[in-house]
Amino acid sequence: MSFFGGQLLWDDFDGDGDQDVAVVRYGWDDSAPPDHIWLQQDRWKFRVSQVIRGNEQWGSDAAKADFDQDGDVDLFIGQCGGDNKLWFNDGKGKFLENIELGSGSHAVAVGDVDSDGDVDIFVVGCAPPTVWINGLVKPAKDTVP
Ligand SMILES: [Ca+2]
Ligand SMILES: [Ca+2]
Ligand SMILES: [Ca+2]
Ligand SMILES: [Ca+2]
Repeated sequence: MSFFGGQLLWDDFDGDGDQDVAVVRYGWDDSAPPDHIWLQQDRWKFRVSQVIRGNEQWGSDAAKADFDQDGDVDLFIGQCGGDNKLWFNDGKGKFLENIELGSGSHAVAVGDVDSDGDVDIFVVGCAPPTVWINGLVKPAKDTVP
């Protein structure tokens, strides 16, 4: 197995009050395990919730935030040898939908770069450094109360 590890992220991905973990791996062949989500069942007992399909290799770094501001924790997974993907949580710890945001990353960081209230993404690595400004949610001033 060719598996360097990549990133581990703790959070309550399924919204049941306990901490779960996302495992993003960085490998160079098909024998390495894919990225997946471990959900905590009983105290400190975990089960694999979901293999994150489409992130088959080269997950170099990851970050978590509620990117679409719907109340659950989403995942951004950067891949050195593939497309970076923003995965949306269905609220139960499943990540079935994604959008591609460039490719070729080694490290990712998140924060509100443009100070409009939503979380943006900064990527550096194999490709030129890129800032992805979050346009998924409208600025607060545009929302109807
Ligand atoms: Ca949980
Ligand atoms: Ca969300
Ligand atoms: Ca969601
Ligand atoms: Ca922002």
